[in-house]
Amino acid sequence: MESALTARDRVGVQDFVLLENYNSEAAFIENLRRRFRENLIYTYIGSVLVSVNPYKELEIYSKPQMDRYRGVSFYEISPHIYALSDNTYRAMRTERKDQCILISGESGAGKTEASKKILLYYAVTCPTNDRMAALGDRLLQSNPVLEAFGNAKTLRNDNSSRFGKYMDVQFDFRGAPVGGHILNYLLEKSRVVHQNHGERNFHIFYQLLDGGDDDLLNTLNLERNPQNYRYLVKGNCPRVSSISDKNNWKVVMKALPVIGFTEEEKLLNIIASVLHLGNTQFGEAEEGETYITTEISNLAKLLGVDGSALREALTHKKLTAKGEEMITPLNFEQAESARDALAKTVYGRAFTWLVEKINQSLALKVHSKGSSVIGLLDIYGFEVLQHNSFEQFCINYCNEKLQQLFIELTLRSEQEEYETEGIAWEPVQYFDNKIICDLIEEKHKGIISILDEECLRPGETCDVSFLEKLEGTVGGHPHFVTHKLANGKTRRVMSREEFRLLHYAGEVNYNVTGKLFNTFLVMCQSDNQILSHCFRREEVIDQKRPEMAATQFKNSLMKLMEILSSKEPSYVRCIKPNDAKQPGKFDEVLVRHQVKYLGLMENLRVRRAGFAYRRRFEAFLQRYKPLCPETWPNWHGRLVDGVLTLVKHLGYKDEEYKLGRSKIFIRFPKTLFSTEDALEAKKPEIVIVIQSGW
Ligand code: AOV
Ligand code: MG
Repeated sequence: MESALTARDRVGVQDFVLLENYNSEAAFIENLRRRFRENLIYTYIGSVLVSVNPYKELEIYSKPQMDRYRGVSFYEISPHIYALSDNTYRAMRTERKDQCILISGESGAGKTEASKKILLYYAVTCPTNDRMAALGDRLLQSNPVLEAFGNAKTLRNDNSSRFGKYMDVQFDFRGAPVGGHILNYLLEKSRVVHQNHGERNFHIFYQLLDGGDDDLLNTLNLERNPQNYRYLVKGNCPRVSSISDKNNWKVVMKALPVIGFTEEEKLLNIIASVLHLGNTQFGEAEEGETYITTEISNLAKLLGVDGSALREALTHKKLTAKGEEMITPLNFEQAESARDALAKTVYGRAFTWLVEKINQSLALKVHSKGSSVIGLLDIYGFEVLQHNSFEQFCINYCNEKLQQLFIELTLRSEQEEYETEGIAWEPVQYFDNKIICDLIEEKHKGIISILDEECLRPGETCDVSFLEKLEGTVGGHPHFVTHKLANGKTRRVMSREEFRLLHYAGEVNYNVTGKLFNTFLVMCQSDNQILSHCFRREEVIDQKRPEMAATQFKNSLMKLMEILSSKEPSYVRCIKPNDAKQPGKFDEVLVRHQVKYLGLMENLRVRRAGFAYRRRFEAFLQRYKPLCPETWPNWHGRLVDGVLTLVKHLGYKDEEYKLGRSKIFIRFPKTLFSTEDALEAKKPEIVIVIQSGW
């Protein structure tokens, strides 16, 4: 049998705290690389799970694998997303405390896949509640639907989430899943009308064109070739080799009835109407007025609105001044913007409606006493594009907030653990990204406040004057840069229309040009029930100052942070091994960058600052009791005395360990290594659980 040491050389350590050279970033990355080469994509830092995207299917997600992880302690078998899922579930059950699993990492790192694996684990392994037998199914089936409408092919990820998702799974007192609820965050609506080169619109459009049968396409007046639709050709990438739109269409159509969906036809009308909107063209009359040159009756029919009202709405705007309504024509450019704005709004609201619908289907039907919750957070990862707009700003701000939460909670929980166990501790220095969060969100002087003020000024553009205002307010901030240099000269590499933020994860230039539009009124009259539900008259009549998109987003993030802080968190930190989406390729520079900004080294140092390893008395005793005649086969006294007897017998020196109230803390990894080695050596004599992955 291979000795523990050689195995360790080959596959590294399964918990970074066991790294001899824990201060060395090179050793950290080497450990990741070794494990990655052996298809061991998971490694712990204490209770944090680090996951490296393998970009290939691994045989580690089967039902027998799930069974291996049920009820097993974190460190007894090789690290796995199932171990984390199972531990979270058990913590919820035994401690009766709501839990959440926070999954972070950059675009394409594997967050969404991780969240699906967790959900599948619960759907398969948890007991079922007879009355809610189909809930697991509904939870699982909601995914392909949401992904069809909310995910798209980007340069970084063929199935990139273009919305943030927080999902609560509710369990009854017996631990059966009985309900669910999804909160969605800011869909990247600009994608509906524009895609960068090599990217696509949302999957559903291609699925419909590829998978819908001839009759359906006829009814919707659509042609099969995506190249015929202006909203689908911008990225020049109608097909993606890793995706079968046809099959996915079937999956979505099958999933819709499972999640209680009956409005399929209305939803498809909306999808088709967006494509037709994209093909709506304008001409300019001599007087500068704009008219529609393409057929519009079909579009109006699909949207369920009156054709002439739609025509009017796309070519004119209504202003209310001193109680009087004035209708003024739009010029060509404005009309195009109004059309695109309408397409984005229609799609965005239909998406929100879809989430509501899924929530109705997942809602807790029978109130069950003593229920508890596991929340799963899967958002869009940090991203830097060629052209970064308001949406990237929100995405990266969201990641910034999550990093903050991670910092606060890992530090806090670590500190609390030492406190509750009565053990002294020394804090470790972190880069605290609060300074960047403040720059973005501070009241009255943060970027969002300034953006809000600018958007409220009369006129439709929100651009260069916003930048000037920003310069005036946050110009000197160490994480904010514009083309202006402190000496009054200009920075040549930056244009006058952008500002740069030095995020925790990297630098991003944001472009501030963009127009705000409102083609609202006509949609309130739609007889498509989904649309009339999405566009409510009250919104127009209500004279309240509208909440601006950025503030709305900020507020929804604050609520999210509250929700997460009220729960016991677990973390999955996802790492993307290469930019080519290829299996087996480990790009060290790329990985190092992520290790750095995810704060994994600091995380490890905090974990190691005091004691490298900790284990509950019963788990420690259970595992190592064969090594001491007094504790083998069973110890009958107090647990703490058993542990003490065991470690004395093993020759632990006083400085090597401490006994807390319920756990033993071991200072150096080598102490544990030698104990593990002793156990290994004893293996032929005793039957023990085989430790794999070391
Ligand atoms: P993301 O959620 O982190 O990016 P995904 O979870 O969509 O990234 O992963 C991207 C792709 O990597 C998937 O489509 C799979 O092909 C592959 N992949 C990820 N994890 C695994 C795994 N455990 N096993 C096999 N393949 C995997 V974004 O949503 O873009 O931020 O916004
Ligand atoms: Mg994702």
